Amino acid sequence: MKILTLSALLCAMMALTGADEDINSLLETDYVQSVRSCPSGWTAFNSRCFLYVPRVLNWAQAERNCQSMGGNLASVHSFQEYHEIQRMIVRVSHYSNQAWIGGSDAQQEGYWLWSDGTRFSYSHWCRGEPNNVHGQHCIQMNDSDNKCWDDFQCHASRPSVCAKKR
Ligand SMILES: [Ca+2]
Repeated sequence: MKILTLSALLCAMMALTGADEDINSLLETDYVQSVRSCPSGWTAFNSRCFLYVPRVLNWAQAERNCQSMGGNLASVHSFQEYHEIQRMIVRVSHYSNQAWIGGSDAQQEGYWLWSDGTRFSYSHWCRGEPNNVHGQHCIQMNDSDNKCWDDFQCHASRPSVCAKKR
């Protein structure tokens, strides 16, 4: 009786182990898919998800808002990336709005840093910018007719663009 019970138990364990492997591979697939897709409302581009936040905030509030969703204000690393962000704003707001992105030289004038810690290598400054008029330390995109970058007063209220890794 004991042997029967033991073998039945072993069979059950083996069956369970097999089932676990199936479940694990299913879970892994779901996990990989969830890593690769973006949350609802976010736009996927390259390895990141982007979100346009129409509510106007100052730069620090906008950065904190992005952090509350697991991201930062968007860093921009190529013209293609900048163009994708611009297209997203037009798609969502039907207008090419000025908006905060994550660049700032508030720590030291002229030392531009991205709030997500990535290297500041690409830029799309408007002609004559950054000009630091009366102390401008935060980057607004889509400025002027050329839809380029301007350093602006960080306390100004603007929509913003968040980004986070997929
Ligand atoms: Ca400026």
